[in-house]
Amino acid sequence: MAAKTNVLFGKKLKDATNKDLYYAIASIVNDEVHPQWGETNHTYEKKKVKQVFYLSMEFLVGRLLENNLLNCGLLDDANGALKKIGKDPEKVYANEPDAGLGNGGLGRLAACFLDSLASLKYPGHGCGIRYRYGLFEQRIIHGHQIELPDYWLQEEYPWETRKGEESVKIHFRGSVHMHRKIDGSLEFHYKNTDQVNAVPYDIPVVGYNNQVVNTLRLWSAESITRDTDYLTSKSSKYYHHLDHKHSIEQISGFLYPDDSSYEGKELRLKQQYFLVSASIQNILRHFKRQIGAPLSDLPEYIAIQINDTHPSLAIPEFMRILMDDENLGWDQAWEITRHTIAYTNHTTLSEALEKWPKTMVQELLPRIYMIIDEINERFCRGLWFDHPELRDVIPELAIIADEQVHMARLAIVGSFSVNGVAKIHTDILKKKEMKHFYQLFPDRFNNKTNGVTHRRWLLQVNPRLSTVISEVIGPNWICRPSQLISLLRYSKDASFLEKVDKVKLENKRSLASLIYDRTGIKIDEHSIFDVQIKRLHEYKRQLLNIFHVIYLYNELKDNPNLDLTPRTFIFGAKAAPSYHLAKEVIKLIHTVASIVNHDPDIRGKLKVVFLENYNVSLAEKIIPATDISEQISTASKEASGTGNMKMMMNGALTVGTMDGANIEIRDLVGDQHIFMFGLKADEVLNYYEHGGYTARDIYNTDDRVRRILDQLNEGVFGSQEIEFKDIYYNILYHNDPYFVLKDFDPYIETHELVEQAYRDRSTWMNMSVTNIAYSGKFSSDRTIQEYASEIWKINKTHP
Ligand code: 26W
Repeated sequence: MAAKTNVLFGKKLKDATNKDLYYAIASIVNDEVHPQWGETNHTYEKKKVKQVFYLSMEFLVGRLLENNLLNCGLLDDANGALKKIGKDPEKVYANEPDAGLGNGGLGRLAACFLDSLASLKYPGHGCGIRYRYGLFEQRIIHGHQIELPDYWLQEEYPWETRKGEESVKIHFRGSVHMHRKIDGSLEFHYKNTDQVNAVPYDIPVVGYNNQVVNTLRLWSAESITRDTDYLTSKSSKYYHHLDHKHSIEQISGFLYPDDSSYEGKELRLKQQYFLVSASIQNILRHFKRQIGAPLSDLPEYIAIQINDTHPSLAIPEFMRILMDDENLGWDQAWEITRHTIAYTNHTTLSEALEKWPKTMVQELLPRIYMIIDEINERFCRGLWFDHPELRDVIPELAIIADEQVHMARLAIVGSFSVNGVAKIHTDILKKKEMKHFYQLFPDRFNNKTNGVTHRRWLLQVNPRLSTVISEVIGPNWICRPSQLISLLRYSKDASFLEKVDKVKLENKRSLASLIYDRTGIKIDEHSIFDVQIKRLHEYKRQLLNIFHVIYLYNELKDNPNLDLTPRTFIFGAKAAPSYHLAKEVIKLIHTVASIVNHDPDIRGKLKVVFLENYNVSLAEKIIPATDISEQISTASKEASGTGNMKMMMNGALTVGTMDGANIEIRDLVGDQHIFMFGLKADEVLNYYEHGGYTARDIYNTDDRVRRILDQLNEGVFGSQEIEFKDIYYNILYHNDPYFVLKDFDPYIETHELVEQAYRDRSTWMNMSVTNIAYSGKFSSDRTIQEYASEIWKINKTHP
């Protein structure tokens, strides 16, 4: 380290700042990782192994230094060395900006998958966009969310390497010209296109303790014209030149912050095509150079997974290159494309389904539109002749319908695999959302229940718990998470439970001090830490949670001597900038917090904390300290959830609805080790279809509910300035679309059971350890093994 600080900064170790030390250690890691990276690539090339490319508009990687140190076996050394010179490792690692290149679940899943691919020695790589601005930074001012740009690349990012020589050209707009060749076949040429340079930046993905280093390739948009080119033209085009350059760089300018609500913005479509075209060109170049087999064999060497429909233009782009550049006929190109691409669906929310205006696709991507049109024609013709039973629903299945291009339909038709991300989610796709497609292509549909990397989300973020676990079952669970099940033998062992309990208390103490530093709020480390951290959305029902808080507050006001176990409600959530109602809920949480936290009648029994700017690094601090994991989506709406898994492996107990992966958690741990409540998915879907629920009936009959709603309408707790009429109207006049009132009573009742259970320490700790023991299934190692053997058909590499 001393040598590094000297070489890098000309400083003696004792003079190095925390930031200097961060760069010095990153450089040491790179010295270790880069040769292994070269070796891994060499092995893949030499053995011509089948590789998978994971195409995603989002990779929510967070920080990498501690993770890379851990995976290459240097973490203990680095921590030891820093402590020896009187430095706090945490403060050193905190100098890295979060790579916030994702919105939430979908983006973080992609990051976990990369870790598992490399750690299991699978040849698999990520392809994404190097956004100059990641997800906005959230500030709260007087309870309102304010968004600030996240310029995360301000200073040198030590993990990336620019690969200028591997750039590719992307074409937008222009016109398509057909030309008939002597043999009668058609040739397509493009004229007057706008050209953009896609430049790859590679980030190493370090496997755990195994010498494997895969690649996350992020594409950056650059102008093709050099800054001197415009000088040769007659008129001075200085401004025009800069303007043009700027608009091109905008393609990789920022990440769209809308999670689960689609907006038909042209720039977003440009981003999608940019990612897809660069990645597919790159993949084909790799195939021709390194594999060199006939193109018809391509599916034996390459699999491409598209993360939701966002990269679904990969299908027509692949067709375009195979036909226009490689001169294959339609049928051959289709055969190859259809057997290479696989599609994962992450949501059934209708507002999140991507549909692009036909004219927008036609103008921006004329050749791609022609190909989509042909795919659609052939598909609809096939339906008409081969499936007369589906003739009536052709408009619901057509890829181009009502002047729009329906991306999910394109993705299903053009791929060999369609998967959902939890059992119930896949069932809903098969039975409802995509039922006609399931009828047409039953073999394409399959489930891959999500997982998270337990190496980051347990081993790295909770070293104290990891040590206690390894003391009793040994360290093999780190590579074989299913072995956590051995903990069941200790789930009634008093001395083990006590150790786990002590770790939780220490983690809660650390979080309490973070909360104090950031908010000035003092919380009781012995209180129940009741946590809901996720994007703010009506379907995730943060509103139900805050209604519980208001209910308890009202109870305590009525009866200050109420025997209540102290609770700390912790929230972290970003709202999409244009999502008005979500922002109102943030404001409500802050309003309730300011009243509850300062009311002497409450005598510290309730505290409400909203931690601003929830991101990966903050999650790493909160999750190990969580007692109660709130997973309370309206049943059928949360495709899977992954925070539920992260908290479970850290010993939190779930309060949840029968939705997403909560169901699979329940199936494993059993009803006695989880708190489930509320409407089931089929009940919710039934209400949507046939009506039969009236929110006002509950308002009229349940005094607790009426009191809360009136408090929102009339100004919370009597104050006229702070009122929440929009929330009030949404519930009573839009009939509570997410069933908050309907699930209110069972939710309150469940929390009463939580409180009773918490008082009985040995029962509680037994429940906690049981959850940790069963969490092995929710490692992304299991998920990736399933993708690898059932979809991608790839093998682990043996060096
Ligand atoms: C086009 C705008 C847009 C952007 C993002 C639409 C939809 C999305 C994603 C579907 C949002 C997302 O992150 N979905 C989540 O994916 C996780 C990983 O599979 C699941 O665990 C969550 O349940 C799901 O909401």
